[in-house]
Amino acid sequence: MSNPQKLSDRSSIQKEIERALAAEPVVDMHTHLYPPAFGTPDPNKSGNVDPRGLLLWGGDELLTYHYLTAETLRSARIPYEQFWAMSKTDQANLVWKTLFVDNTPTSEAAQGIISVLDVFGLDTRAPDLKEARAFFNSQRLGEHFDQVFDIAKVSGVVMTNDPFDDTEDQLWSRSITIDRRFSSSLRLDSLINRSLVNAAHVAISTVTQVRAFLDNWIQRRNPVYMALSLPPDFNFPGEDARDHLLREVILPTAKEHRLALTLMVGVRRKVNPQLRDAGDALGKANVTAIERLCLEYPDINFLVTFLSRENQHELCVAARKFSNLMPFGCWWFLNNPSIVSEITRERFELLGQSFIPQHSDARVLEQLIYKWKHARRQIADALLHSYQQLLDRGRAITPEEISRDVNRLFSGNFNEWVRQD
Ligand code: RAT
Ligand code: ZN
Repeated sequence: MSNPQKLSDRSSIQKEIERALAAEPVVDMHTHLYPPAFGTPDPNKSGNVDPRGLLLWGGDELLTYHYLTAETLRSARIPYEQFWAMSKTDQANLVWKTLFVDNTPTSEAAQGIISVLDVFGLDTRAPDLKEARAFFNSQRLGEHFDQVFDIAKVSGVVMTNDPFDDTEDQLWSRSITIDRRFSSSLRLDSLINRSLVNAAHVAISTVTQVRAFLDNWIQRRNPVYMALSLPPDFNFPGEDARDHLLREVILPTAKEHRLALTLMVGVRRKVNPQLRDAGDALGKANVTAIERLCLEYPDINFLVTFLSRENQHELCVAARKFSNLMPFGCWWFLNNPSIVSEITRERFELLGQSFIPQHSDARVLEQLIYKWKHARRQIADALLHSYQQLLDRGRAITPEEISRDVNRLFSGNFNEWVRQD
């Protein structure tokens, strides 16, 4: 590159970052979204998965997101069972009234709703959901779907696929064409959970049977990685059914199929079961377990995220020691601007650009809009901070370098990690 243009002041760096970020599509490496071919559920059915479909979208789904039901039940203080007995429409009405009318929507999840309404030109101070419902009801799913991906500038999403879920399997078999933007991932929580609850399951289904089942699933569904969420007390090596499954089934399968393994560590499930999907919490976990996995399995690429803020610095240090360890995302309770800002800066300082700054974890289509809008803001600010420091120390950044860095963060690192030819 001869005589590259150097950016020698803050405002031109900032402009260039905004340009690069606006131009760069992101690959969203962990979501709970499904393609339109998987159908949409019955809008009147609340609670468990509806066999008619899995793709959630629109105002009522957005408002009944589990991040928001937890907040609503703190303020509204109605009995849990009363809330769950309500229709989805009534639940959404209560969430709106509680968090957006009777209170000021300062939480990140509530501000997400504001960002979505605002993008579509809807009244963010409306007294009820009439206008928002009319808007979403008037949308044709196919066009709306593309519009959401365009606004969010998302070029690809990875689904979370449970190989033991019959509904999902049926929808998959019925779906002729899966939208090309969707990739699958093989989520193994239910394999582990079945085995922990019923240790006999591991014995009855021999290792060979389970491996054959997974091999078959992988051949049919072509996942980009295998994945598992883990509690704070996860240890490796361990002496339980989980350790057995990891060593005998999951790690050898990842190795054989040259699949990356995604580990999401630190979730305490069902701390308050009455809150249903919103009832999980977190705990500080043990990063040395991940170090040992990376050491023992150098041929496997690990994508790792921790749920506790207290684990973030240790995770960065572990990643400095193991080139087969890729930290990713600011997961769930960490996905708040103040914490995303802190973690992203820390990662730039310890890892350069060798990490994946965020995933959306979207469950409802339009969440892609706000989750990526908010993430892009924090990533832009953290980049500006880093480049300004570089400038102060005597090196100006160029537009080409900014584009290169943003490309790596938004898709390059992930693509490189999951492509193991
Ligand atoms: O963030 C969430 O939506 C959580 O409920 C979980 O789904 C978590 O992301 C997970 O994948 O286990
Ligand atoms: Zn998730």
